Formats: sequence, structure tokens, C-alpha cells
Amino acid sequence: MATLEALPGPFTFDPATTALLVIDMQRDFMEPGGFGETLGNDVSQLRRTIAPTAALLAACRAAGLTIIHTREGHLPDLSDCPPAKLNRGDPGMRIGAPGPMGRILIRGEYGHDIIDELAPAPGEPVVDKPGKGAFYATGLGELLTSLGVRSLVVTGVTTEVCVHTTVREANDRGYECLVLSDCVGSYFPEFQETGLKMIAAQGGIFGWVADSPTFIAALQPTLQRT
Ligand code: C5J
Repeated sequence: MATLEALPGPFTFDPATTALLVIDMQRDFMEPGGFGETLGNDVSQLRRTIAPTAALLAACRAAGLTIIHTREGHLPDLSDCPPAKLNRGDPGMRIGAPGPMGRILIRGEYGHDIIDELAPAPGEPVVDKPGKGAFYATGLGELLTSLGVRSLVVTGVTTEVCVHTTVREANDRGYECLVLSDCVGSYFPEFQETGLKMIAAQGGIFGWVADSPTFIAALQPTLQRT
């Protein structure tokens, strides 16, 4: 077992039953000139997560931790995108419309894929999800059960949308979740700050929060054994 200082208190985990879950580090959200920036968002708020997440991935791979990536997106015929999600915003910039990096949030398009800096390594599962939460309409729950995972270390974008939704879903399913503050990002600094506070408030209402150097330091004994 390993323990690290976190909010609201120490987080204890067994590396053998812990997975790193990297949420939606996709070009559509992250890249300058991509869909997210075209909507007027400041992608630098997300891009500051890339370097710490790359270091985290390297440490987790060295420690032999389970690593799972997710991508938000839809089938080309949009049959998995409910009208309540599709009919939002400028019709020219909706899901499925031609965007700067291919059809927006459509599986198989260049913009839908994970940025080169954080590309999954061979063998690391990539879960395609049509919703904000990674458990909704995916095989993630079955995958975690088959791998014997009990705790999740969660990173990715955006803090207040897909990270929050996934951590809430995971907490309801009995997983202990640690969110790494420097490896999650929001286009809106105030949502980033409040989103992190919401997780650890009320005694850790649905998780714990720490930064990635603190988590990597807790992994060090595991690294030395491998
Ligand atoms: C959003 C996400 N924000 N991955 N997606 O639409 O958080």
C-alpha cells in the first residue's frame, strides 16, 4: 500500500489495484486552431496539463500501473448522439459539422484522436464514450472489474465537465478517486479552482485532490521494486 498527502486528507492506494484514467486529451479540445479554440476558448488553460501528464504517464508506465485513456465522440451517423446533446450552439459548429480538424467529435476524425504528446502506448485501452461520464454507454465498468481495479487516479479535460462527471460516476460505483490538480484543466480558471474544491469539500464528498509530483513520489517505492 502507498499513502500520500491529499485534500481533504491522506489518500491510501494499492498500486496493484489502481488505474490511471486519462480523460479526453483530444485534439478537438486541446490544439491551437482546433474546435475548442474556434469556439473562443483559451486552450492554453488546457495545454498546461500536457507536460505534467506526460511525466505522470512515464512514471505510471515505469511502475506498471494500469493506464486507460478515454475519448469523447460519436459514430459518423450520429446515432449515439441524442438531440439534447446535438442541438446546442451555432449549427455550423455542432457535433458532426465540418470543423478545422475534421468532423467535430466524430470517431475516426483527426481532431477526435488523442494529442501526439500523450498518445496511448501499445496495449493501453482507449475507451470511446458518447457522454461526459466515462461509464455511460461504455465497457469501462466491466474493464475495471476484469482488471481488479479498486482505485482511480483521474486526469484530463475538462475539470468541471468530463472529469467531474466521471469521478462522480466512479464514486457512486464504489471506486476511490484521486484527482491530480495539475493534470486536469478547464478553459475557465474559476471553474478549475471551484471544480477541484467541490471534489474534496465536505470530507471528500466524491474524491481526493493532490498534485502529480506528490502522487509520483508515493509511487517511488513501486518504481524501485520494478
Ligand atoms: C466537454 C469534456 N467539455 N471532455 N468535454 O465537452 O469535458
